[in-house]
Formats: sequence, structure tokens, C-alpha cells
Amino acid sequence: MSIQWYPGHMAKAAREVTESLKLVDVIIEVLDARLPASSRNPMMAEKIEHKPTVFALAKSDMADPGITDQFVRWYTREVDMRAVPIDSLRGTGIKELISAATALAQPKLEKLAARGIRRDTVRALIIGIPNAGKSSLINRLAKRNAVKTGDKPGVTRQKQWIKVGNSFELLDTPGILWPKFEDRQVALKLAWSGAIEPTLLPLEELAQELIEWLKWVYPDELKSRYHLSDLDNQPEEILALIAEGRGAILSGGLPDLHQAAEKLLRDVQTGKLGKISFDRPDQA
Ligand SMILES: Nc1nc2c(ncn2[C@@H]2O[C@H](COP(=O)(O)OP(=O)(O)OP(=O)(O)O)[C@@H](O)[C@H]2O)c(=O)[nH]1
Ligand SMILES: [Mg+2]
Repeated sequence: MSIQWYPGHMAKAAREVTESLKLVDVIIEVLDARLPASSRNPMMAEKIEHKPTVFALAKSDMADPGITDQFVRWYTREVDMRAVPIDSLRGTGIKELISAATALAQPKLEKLAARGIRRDTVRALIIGIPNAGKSSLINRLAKRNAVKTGDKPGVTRQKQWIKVGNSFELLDTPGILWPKFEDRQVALKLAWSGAIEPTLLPLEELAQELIEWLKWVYPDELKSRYHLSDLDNQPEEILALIAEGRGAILSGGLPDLHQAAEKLLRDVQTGKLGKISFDRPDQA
């Protein structure tokens, strides 16, 4: 699958991020804790290569905790980067993230001070793919609803500065994807997690691929959520069982696979199957 999709507002946002790099001391790159590798934009990674960056692993409350720990250790060991798991809805990890970002900004502030420029606030740029949780993090940091959030990609449309107490200024940016998904598995994971609109791919196909993957990685969660006695059936048959289980039957008596697919995706995206991680550090 190579999906070619790059709306104009994202191209504009990507240009704006490049322009904003000069203005900030540190970057907070928001990754989805359930898929830290697949939700990192390779195009942005290249752009920000020389800027101090900390990863915020957002939605860590929905990710498999053991896998998140493995990722944090992997980033330190393999790429010498700090990654902090956060839950912006409850405030977990936020203090640690602030201290990591502040520490990373110090060399720049010291350099400015050496030139006689005194600045007390740290300026941070928040970047990440659509729906990763950038605006929710900012609202948590600001302790108020400073920016709009939403459970679908593409809520933030324009960059925006937000002052946080006396110590931080944050730049919220729209979610940015890259023009082409070369890796089919990455595209699937982005769709399963809700980072790209499921309408970009045929929904039933997406759901069947997800069932195939769950059969391998989270078979017990799949069985228990939909009261399946075993997983010996093909994904399409399992989708039919999910439809029947919730009474989604078409007028001709056939199971409504479309409705079942919507249900499965919604369940996975809202954590109804439990804590699920789509990526593994050994595959990163
Ligand atoms: N469970 C959980 N949900 C979160 C967390 N952070 C964000 N969300 C939810 O994820 C959805 C997207 O959050 P936003 O903050 O709007 O994401 P964004 O990165 O700003 O998205 P765009 O503006 O579309 O690029 C919302 O429904 C949030 O409530 C988190 O740490 N835990
Ligand atoms: Mg946003």
C-alpha cells in the first residue's frame, strides 16, 4: 500500500515548522505511546535533527506499559534521546517532561546569556502527527483549555503561541504527516490508531487486517471483548461474528460487516480491548 495523500494545509504547516525552528530553544515531539516508531514523521525527524528534542509518549495510559518501558530504555540506549511517557488527561509524566525540556534548553539560554541576552522563559515547539495529543498536552501544561482538542485528526489548523506560567512559551502546531506511506504496516497502524481518517482506506479491509494482527499479538483481548470461543476462523468470518454478536444484521439477513468494522476500530481506538501497543522497539 502506498498512500499518496498530502493536503495543502499540511504542506503549509511543515513549512511553518521549519520557519519556527529558529524561534525556539527545544522541541517536544509528541509521539503516540502505542506506536512511537510508526507515529514519528521521518520528514520532520530530518528537519529537526540539530535541535534539542525530547519525545513525549502521549496516551501512555492506553499503551501496553511493559512495551512503553522498553521503548524508553531503547531511546536512551540506541539513540541517546530522552522519552517521557505522559497521560495528558490525568497529568501523569508532565512534571518530568517539563524538567527534561528545561534541561535540554539550558545550553541555548546560556549561550544567549553569554551574549548579554537574558531570557527567563523556555520556548518550546510542539510537533507531532495529527491526533497525537499535542493540544491536550498544551492544555495540561497551561492548566486551562488554551487550545482546541478533538478525537479526530486535523483539529489544530494554525500555529499558535501559548504562555505557560512564567517559565514556558509553547508553540502549538497542526499535525503533520508525510506525503507518502512507503510501509504498508505503518499506514495500517496509523489508521488503526486513528491518526489518519479510516476513510482513506476501505474500512472492512482495515478491520480484517487489524483482526489478523490482533490474532497474533493480542488474541486473548480479541476473544474476550467479542466473546469468541476461539480464533480459528478467517478474519472476515470473525468480523461477521462481531457483527452478529451486536445484532448488526442487514435486511437480507447477512451480517453488517461495515458496522462491525466501525465498531472494532472504535473499540481499539478508545481502549475497549485493553492496553494495546502497535509497535515494538525491536522492530523500530
Ligand atoms: N487517553 C488519552 N487520550 C488523550 C491523551 N492525549 C490526548 N488524548 C485524546 O486524543 C485526542 C486528540 O488529542 P489532541 O490534543 O486534539 O491531538 P492533536 O495532536 O492536537 O491533534 P491535531 O490538532 O488534529 O493535530 C483527543 O480526543 C484527546 O482527548 C492522553 O494522554 N491519554
Ligand atoms: Mg491539535
